[in-house]
Amino acid sequence: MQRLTTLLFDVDGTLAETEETHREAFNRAFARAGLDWNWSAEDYGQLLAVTGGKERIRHYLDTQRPDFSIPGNAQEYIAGLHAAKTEIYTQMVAAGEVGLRPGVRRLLAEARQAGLRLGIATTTTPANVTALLQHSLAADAEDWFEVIAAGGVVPEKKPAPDIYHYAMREMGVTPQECLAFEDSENGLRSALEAGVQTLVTVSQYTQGQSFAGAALVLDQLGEPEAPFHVLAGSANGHRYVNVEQLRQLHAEGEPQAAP
Ligand code: XBP
Ligand code: MG
Repeated sequence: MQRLTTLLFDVDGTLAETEETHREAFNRAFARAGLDWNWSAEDYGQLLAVTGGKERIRHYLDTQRPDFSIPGNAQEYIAGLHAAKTEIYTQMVAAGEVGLRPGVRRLLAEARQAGLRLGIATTTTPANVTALLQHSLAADAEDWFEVIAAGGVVPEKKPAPDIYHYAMREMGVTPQECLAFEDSENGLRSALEAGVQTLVTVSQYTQGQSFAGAALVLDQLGEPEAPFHVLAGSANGHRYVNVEQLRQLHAEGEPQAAP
């Protein structure tokens, strides 16, 4: 097993609990367009099975609004709705409505201090990542990551492995020297398919999903004064995720083949 050199982070649900803000932004964009669509938390929990906001709107139309006649070109119409949603979402993030999950800021600082390389591999729209990093982490936080692989930069979104392949190619690293951080089954499958060992921190919309193949499943990254809870795997006696624990975890395992 190669030495751990690189940490690859998912964004939504992993760096921050963002999906309630995404859901609100979708609903405000629908209202702004004069549509009576309103995604409840229950609806959204189902719709999140489809990654990518545009793909999610398309799926909603195909499965729940077959009667809706899309004005003009369907792809352009959906892209217009999604652009409005992204504008609303980034404004909400800029207004400070989204905070980082426990342990994220501390672990990123520790990893940088230890000389680990950082990358992002996410399905979300690049503008959303910029807004979150700048307003919830640090004004220069985008510079902390050698690559921000986001959204439509690859043909297939998660659970396809494309975004992880892209991020590792851009960084010139092998899967064996990386560790991925994810919150969802789709994200875990994407990372495992790319051959990357993965630590899962379950989020509000991914409780109860299957995380078979994860190196470790936690409720959060934890803080010294607020330890995590281990949901699957072994934390080797650690109470919060730190660089030493990550090196031990990485040394223990080859990524399990996706089930
Ligand atoms: C989560 C997603 C995204 C967001 C919405 O991405 O699937 O689609 O739900 O963002 P990840 P967009 O967990 O990979 O960060 O509307 O910009 O897609
Ligand atoms: Mg996620």
